[in-house]
Amino acid sequence: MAYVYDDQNIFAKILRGEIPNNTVLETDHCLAFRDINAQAPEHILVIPKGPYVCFDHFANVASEAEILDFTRAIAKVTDALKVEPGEGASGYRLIANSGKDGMQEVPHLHVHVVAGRPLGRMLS
Ligand code: DGP
Repeated sequence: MAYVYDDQNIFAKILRGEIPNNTVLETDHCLAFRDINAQAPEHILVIPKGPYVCFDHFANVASEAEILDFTRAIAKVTDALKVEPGEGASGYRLIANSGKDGMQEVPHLHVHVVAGRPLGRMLS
């Protein structure tokens, strides 16, 4: 599978500092920021800094350091939001829309971290 990355996508512009964002967390390889169109009280996007179109692109091509950092960055966000399931906390949902049927709008890998209200069934 050949992946073609469009460096004019909106998240590439955010990473280059051309468009402002509401940053929640930054790591060596990732940025987490609030979704401009929040679907819940907490709605954070976690993106790798590298040019990856979607999850499988990242998983197939990224370095182990990037993959570890991305996974841990998501956990740091759920920790910051205090939503890990367990002792009184409410939980969250991760979503990584990919490609046409996944209705991915921005062609730079992002994981949505959504929390802060009951989220209903996964698909309707
Ligand atoms: P997806 O449909 O999974 O590709 O989600 C793309 C998300 O990106 C969508 O929830 C809205 C968000 N988004 C689009 N443009 C911007 C932007 O300029 N800033 C921020 N913070 N979020 C954006």
